[in-house]
Amino acid sequence: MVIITTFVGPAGSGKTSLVNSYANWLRKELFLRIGLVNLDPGVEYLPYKPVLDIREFFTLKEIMEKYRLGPNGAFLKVSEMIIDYLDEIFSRKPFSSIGDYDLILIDTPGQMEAFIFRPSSTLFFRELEKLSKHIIVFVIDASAIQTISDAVTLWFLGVLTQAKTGLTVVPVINKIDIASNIDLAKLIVERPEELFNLAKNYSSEGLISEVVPELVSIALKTKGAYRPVMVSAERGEGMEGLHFLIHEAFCSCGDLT
Ligand SMILES: Nc1nc2c(ncn2[C@@H]2O[C@H](COP(=O)(O)OP(=O)(O)OP(=O)(O)O)[C@@H](O)[C@H]2O)c(=O)[nH]1
Ligand SMILES: [Mg+2]
Repeated sequence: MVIITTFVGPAGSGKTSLVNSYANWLRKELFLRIGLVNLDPGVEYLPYKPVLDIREFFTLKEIMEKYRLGPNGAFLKVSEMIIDYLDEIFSRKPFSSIGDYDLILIDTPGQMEAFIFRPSSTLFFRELEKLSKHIIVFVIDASAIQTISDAVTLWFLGVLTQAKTGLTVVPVINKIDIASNIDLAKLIVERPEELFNLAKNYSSEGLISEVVPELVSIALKTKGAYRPVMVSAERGEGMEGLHFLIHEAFCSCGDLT
C-alpha cells in the first residue's frame, strides 16, 4: 500500500527542503519509487521535480494580478481554487496511478492557515483518503524556539492540525543545525511531559503563565507514542529517523499490506 505523507508547518519551517531531502534519501538508500506533489502556487524555486505541480493550473502571482489581491488574500483564493480543481488534480499522476509509487510526498502552501485551517484541506484530504492511508508530518522550526511559550505554541499548532483534520499528525523538529535552544526544542519530541512543569514555573506575567500549562496538558492528551525525530533538511541529516517515524505512524493508522 502506498504511504501518503503531507508536510505541513508554519511559513518557512522547511517543508519544501524536507520533502526534497527525504525524497533524495529514499531514492538513494532504499531505491523506492517516490511521487512528489507541490501544492504551493506561490513557490518560485523548487529543489525537486514534482510529478504534479499546482502551478500547472495557476500561480499565486497570476491570482494576485487577476483578482487584484495581496499575497494573503491570494492564498485564500488559492484555497477555494484547489477545491475547484479537485477532479483535475486527482485525475493526474501520481494520484491516477498510485500503484506506480511506494511513497507520495505532498508539499503544502507556505501559509498553512490558508490551506489547513480552511474547508479546502478537508475536501482535499477526503479525496486522498480514498486512495490510501495518509498521515501528516508537522514541521517545527527549531530556530524559532527560544522560550517555553515558543515551544508550546508551535507544538500546539500541530495539535490544532490534528483536531482540524482528524488525521495522525507527527511532529518533526527541523533546522537542528541552527537551533536557538536545542534542549527546549528536543523536549517537544522527546519528553513533552517536562514542558508541563517548565510551563507551570514559567516566569512570564499574567494570562500567558496560566494558559501555557493548559496548552501543554491538552497537547499531551493527543500525543502519540512515536519516536522523537529531529532533522536538518539542509544537511540531509536525520532522514532515517524520519522514515521510521512515518512508517510507524502509517502502520498504526492502517495496515501496510
Ligand atoms: N539551516 C537550515 N536552514 C534550513 C533548513 N531547512 C530549511 N532551511 C532554510 O529555511 C528556508 C525556508 O525553507 P523552505 O524549505 O522553503 O521552507 P517552507 O516551509 O517550504 O517555506 P514556505 O513554503 O515558504 O512556507 C530556506 O532558506 C531554507 O534553506 C535546515 O534544516 N537548516
Ligand atoms: Mg515551501
